[in-house]
Amino acid sequence: MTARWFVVGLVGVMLLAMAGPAAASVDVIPKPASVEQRAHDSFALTADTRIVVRHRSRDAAPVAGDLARLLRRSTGYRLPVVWKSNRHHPEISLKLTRSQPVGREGYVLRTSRHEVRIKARTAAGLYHGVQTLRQLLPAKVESGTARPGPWRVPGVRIQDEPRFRWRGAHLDVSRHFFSVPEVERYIDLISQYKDNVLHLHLSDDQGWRIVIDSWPRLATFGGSTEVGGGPGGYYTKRDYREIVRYAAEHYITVVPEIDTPGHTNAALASYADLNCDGMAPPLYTGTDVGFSSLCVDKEITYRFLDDVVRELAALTPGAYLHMGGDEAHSTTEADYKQFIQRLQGIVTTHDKRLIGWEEIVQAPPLPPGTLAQHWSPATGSEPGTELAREAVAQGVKLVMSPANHAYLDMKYDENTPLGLSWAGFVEVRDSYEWDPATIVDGVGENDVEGVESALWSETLEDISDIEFMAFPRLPGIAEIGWSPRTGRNWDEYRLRLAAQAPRWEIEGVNFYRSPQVPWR
Ligand code: TNX
Repeated sequence: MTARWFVVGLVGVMLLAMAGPAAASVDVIPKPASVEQRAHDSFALTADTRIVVRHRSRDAAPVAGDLARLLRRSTGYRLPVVWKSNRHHPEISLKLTRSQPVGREGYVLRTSRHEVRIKARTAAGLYHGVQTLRQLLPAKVESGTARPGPWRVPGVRIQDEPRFRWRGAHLDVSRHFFSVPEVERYIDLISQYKDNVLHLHLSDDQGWRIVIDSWPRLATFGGSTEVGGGPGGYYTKRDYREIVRYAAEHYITVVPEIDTPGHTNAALASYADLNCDGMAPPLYTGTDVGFSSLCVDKEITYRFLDDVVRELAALTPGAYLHMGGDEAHSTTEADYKQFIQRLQGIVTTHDKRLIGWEEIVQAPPLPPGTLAQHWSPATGSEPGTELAREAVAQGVKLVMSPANHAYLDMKYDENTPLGLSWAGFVEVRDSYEWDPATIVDGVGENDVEGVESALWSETLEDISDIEFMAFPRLPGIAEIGWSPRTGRNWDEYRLRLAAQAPRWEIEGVNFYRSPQVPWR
C-alpha cells in the first residue's frame, strides 16, 4: 500500500470511529448514562395518544399531569391521563417499579412504534425521564400555543441515573432581590437539566430576605434596600413556603442560606444589640465583602441564631441549612472557631444538618453529615486547595463550586456587560471542562457529594440578567453533576448545547450566544 492510500484509509477509519459514538448520542443534556438507538422503534405522538399511569400510582400521577399540561399546550391534542393501556391508542406510559436497574433518581426510557415507556423507582426518577422525553421531542414542544406536528420521538432505549446526589443551583437573592415568580422561572429552567437543589442565599450585607417573626426588623428594615440603593424586598413565610412547594413539584429541594458570622451588615443594621459596641451601622448598598461580623462574645448573638434557625428549620423540609461561614475577614481566627462550634450545635438542635462554605472546616470537629462547599478557584495542590483536603481529612463531603468554572456571575469575556471577573473570565468551555473528582489533589469521587453552580447578584437586577449569565453555562454544570465522567467531551457537548438554542428561543430565555458554540 502506498503511503497515500494508507493515509486515506486511516482517515476513513477515524471518520468511522467518530461516527460511531456520534450516531449513538441524542441531543439531550445532561448526557444520559447509556443510549441505544433503534431507528425502527421511533414513536409518533398523535391526537389519539394517551398518557397512561400504570398501577394507578398516586406518586406517578402528578408527573403525568405535568407532562400532559406541557404536551397539550404545544400539540393541541387532548392527551387524556388514564390508568389502563388500550392497544388502539398509542401511549406514553409512566410506571413506578422496584425492579429497575437504576438508582433512586434514575429511569429507563424506551420507545416503540406504539409506546414511549418510562420506568423508575421513584417519582423523581419518572420526572427526570420526562425531562429527557421533552428534549427528544422537537423544540416546538416548548411552545405555549398549539403548533402543527409531526411529533416524532427517535427510537431509543435510554438507561440513566445521576453520578452525584447533589446537583445544585445557587441564587443570590440578597445583593439584588428577586420576586417569587422570578425564582419560580429559575426553577422551571434548572429542573429541565435535572438539578435537584436550589440554594437560596437569603442574607448578606446588602439585604435580609426572609421574615423571622421573632426578629421582625430583619426583613422590614434589613430587607429594605439592595446593591445600588433600589427598594430590595423580602419573602414572607407564605412566599417562602410557595417557593418550597413549587420546587418540590419539580423534585427540587430548597437549601436556604443565612450567611454568618460575616456578610451580616443587614442584620447588624436592623438590631443595635447584635453589635459589640451596641451601635447599629447604616444599611449598605455597595459591593465590598468582609467588613461585617456578628459579635461572637455576646450571648444575644446565639439567641438570635437559635430563633432564626428554629423558624427557618420549621419552614424547610430539606435536611440541610446553609449557614455561610465564608470571608469572615472581620472575625478573629479564635472567634471564628468558637462561633462555628456553637452554630453547629444550634443547627443540630433543630434537627437539621449543616452545610457551609469550605472555611467551616477550620472549626473541627463538625458533626457527621456536615457538608462543605468548595469555592476556591485553585486547582491541583495550589495554595487555596488546603481547605478542601482538610474537609476530606475530617470526613466532611464536598459540594464542588470552583469559582473559575462554576461561578456563573463571572463574565464570559471582557465584553460581557454584566458580572464580575475576580476569578477570571469563564467562557462556556471553561465552565464545562473540569471534573469535580480530579480538580483538587486529594479529593476523589467518594469525597464529593455533588456539584453546584453559583449565581451571585451584585450586578444582576432581574430574571433576564440571571438568564443571560446562567445560559448557556448552567446546563454544562448540571451535566457534570449528572453524567458519567467517561464520554463527556467538549467537542461533542458543544453540538448538543447548540441544539438547545431553539428551545430557549421558544421559552424566551435570554441566553449568551457564545462564539464557542456552533449555534444553528
Ligand atoms: C465571593 S464565594 C463570595 C460572595 C460574592 C462572590 C462574587 C463566596 C462564598 N463569597 O460574597 O458575591 O464572591 O463573585
